[in-house]
Parts: sequence; C-alpha cells; structure tokens
Amino acid sequence: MKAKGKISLTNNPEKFIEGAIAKFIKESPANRRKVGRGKYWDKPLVGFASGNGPLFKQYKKIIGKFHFTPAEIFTLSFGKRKLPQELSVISWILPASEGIRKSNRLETKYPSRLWAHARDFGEQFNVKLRDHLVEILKKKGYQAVAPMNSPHWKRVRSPRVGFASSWSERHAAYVCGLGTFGLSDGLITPKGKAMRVGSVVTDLPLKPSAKKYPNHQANCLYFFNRSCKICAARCPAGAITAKGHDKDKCYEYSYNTIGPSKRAEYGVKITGCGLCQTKVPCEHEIPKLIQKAYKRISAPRTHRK
Ligand code: B12
Repeated sequence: MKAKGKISLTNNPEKFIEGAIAKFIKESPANRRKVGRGKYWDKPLVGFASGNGPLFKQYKKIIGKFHFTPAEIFTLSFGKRKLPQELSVISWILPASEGIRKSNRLETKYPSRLWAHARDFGEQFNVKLRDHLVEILKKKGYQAVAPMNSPHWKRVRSPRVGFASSWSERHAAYVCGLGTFGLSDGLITPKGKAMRVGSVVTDLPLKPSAKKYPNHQANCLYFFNRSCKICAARCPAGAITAKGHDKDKCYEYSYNTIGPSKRAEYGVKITGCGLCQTKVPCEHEIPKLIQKAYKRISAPRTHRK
C-alpha cells in the first residue's frame, strides 16, 4: 500500500525531484564535514527548464560552439535513436553552510581550511549527488545524464571567453531561473553566491520554473546602481575590476600562488579561494536593495485616492 500523501514521480515529478535532492543533502555521509561538526551544504534550491529552450542554442554564441546543448550531451550519451522530442534540465544550488562561510569571511589572503574542504570534499559530494539523481531517474525508467560527470565533458580554453568548459553549470542554473551573474562572474541566487551548482539532463517531462529576473546581471548590486564592488576589494589577486573578472589572474592566484602550500597544509587536492563569495552583500542572499526593488515591482497596485 502507498503511504498517504507521499509524493511520487508520477503525481508531482518536480516535488519528487526536489525531495530526492534535499534528502540526499540531509542524509548522505559525504555531506558531513571531515573537520568539526556540521555539513558542507545547506538545503538546496532546485529549478527546472526545457532542454529545448532557445537559451541553450544562444549559448553557442555567448559561450562558444563547444558548449553542449542538452540534446547534444543526450545524444553523445545514449545515441541519436534515443533522442526524445522533449528534454528537461534539472539544476540545483548547494548553499555553503554558515560555518563554512563564516570561516572564509575572516580571511583576507587565503581561503579558510573549511572553504578548501568544501571545494574539495564538498564537490566530491556534488559528484555523488549528480550520480544519485541519474540512478533514481533510471530506476524509474527515464534516461538521464549529468553533463559534468560525463566522460564527454571537457575544460576548454577559448580565445574569446578564456577558461570555460563544454557544460557550464551556472548557465544551466540561469536557464532554470535560479540566479544571475555578478561582477565577479559568480551566480547570485536567493541563497547567495557562496555555493556550488549541479545539473542533470533527462527525458522526464518537467514543468519549467518561472523566470524571475529581468536580465542575466540583475541580482548584482554593481550592475544595479554602480555601487558595491566589495567583491573586487575582497579579491587578493586583484582579478576583479569594474571591467569584470580576470579569469587568468584568478586561476594563477588560486592554483599556483596559494595552491601548493595550502593544499599540503589543509590536506586537500584543490583549495579554491572564494574570498569574492564571502563578506559581500550577495554572500547568502540577493542584496537587500535589489530584493526591495523586486518587491515593489511585484506588489499589487492599490488605487490612489
Ligand atoms: C573553468 C572554471 C573556473 C575558471 C573560470 C571561471 C569562469 N568565469 O568561467 C576559474 C579557474 C577562474 C574558476 C574560478 C573559480 N571557480 Co570555477 N569553475 C569553472 C568550471 C569548471 C567551468 C566554468 C565554465 O564553463 N564557464 C563558462 C564561461 C563562459 O562562463 P563565464 O565566463 O563565467 O560566463 C560569462 C558570460 O557567459 C556572461 N554572459 C554574457 N552575456 C550573457 C548573456 C546571457 C543570457 C547569460 C546567461 C550570460 C551571459 O556571463 C558570465 C559572467 O560574466 C565550473 C564548473 C562548470 N562546469 O560549470 C566551475 C564553477 C564556475 N566554479 C565555481 C567556483 C565556486 C569557483 C571559485 C569561487 C573557486 C572556489 N571554489 O573557491 C573561483 C571564482 C569563480 C568566479 N568568480 O567565477 C562554481 C561557481 C559557483 C558560483 N557561486 O558562481 C562552479 C559552477 C563550480 C560548481 N560546480 O559549482 N573556475
């Protein structure tokens, strides 16, 4: 007998997927910190999009020809004959827990030990989460692929956009209505920018999430009113200016300048940096001023006397 009120994949697929992701975050031992108590990631944000939407085609121009459409990664994974008419994209945001964020807020030069652990072990959890969701969907009879876990995914060095890859998790999250890009390039979501992202492409039909933001930079205070730039002041590599994010400087600092000594000290294979993601107004929320503006726009108009 079915448990009363249980959300199934057939009666509410979106809620079912959200529940499965939230449950894994809550229960998986891989989300438990190796140092101290607590988790790497808090409750997620989850969004959905049609894989056939026009933005994925536009990404061929915005990012580069090398960026997969959902249909391309699906075909590479399962062959052309398996390509259905409709595909869906599921994207999630893993907000860094308060302890991780707090520790990095205190830093001015290097990422904290906890931040580096979240970058390394927390992303290992994210890899498991992608596989877990693919497994669940397969058990229910649907095909699914996590582009970033696929052998077809690759890093790309493009002459036009610099460091990139054949599937950008943030661009997928943007299509799923989960946030917009900031001056630092970080995706600013209702749970902020101190987070990691994941996604899966599937043939399970899902209702696309609402598109909440007016443009792809709307949640950044600098793009909103030319103020802030706190992420630029926080960057120890001088990689962020009014012109945007210098990926080469960012890479050089986090991988080559601080990387070798901190990797050994913290016991990780990769440290990240993330100072631009903490102690900024978009760390764990959309900046308050922008939230107010959204409320004004969506508030019902009252009759003036
Ligand atoms: C390559 C890479 C890097 C490179 C380059 C980053 C970059 N900007 O692309 C380097 C080494 C510098 C880097 C650094 C870091 N990374 Co990194 N990295 C990646 C990786 C593997 C691929 C990114 C990719 O494909 N980018 C594609 C290019 C084109 O993206 P872009 O240049 O940012 O895109 C711009 C344009 O497209 C533009 N745009 C122009 N016109 C339009 C129009 C529309 C409609 C849209 C939507 C966009 C758009 O908007 C964007 C922002 O300016 C992803 C994992 C993944 N598969 O996504 C993680 C990822 C981006 N990194 C991540 C993180 C956390 C970091 C670090 C904070 C390190 C750390 N963990 O401590 C730093 C700083 C990140 C930053 N400020 O962007 C997270 C992002 C989380 C977030 N909050 O945004 C990701 C998504 C990993 C994950 N799974 O969560 N990273």
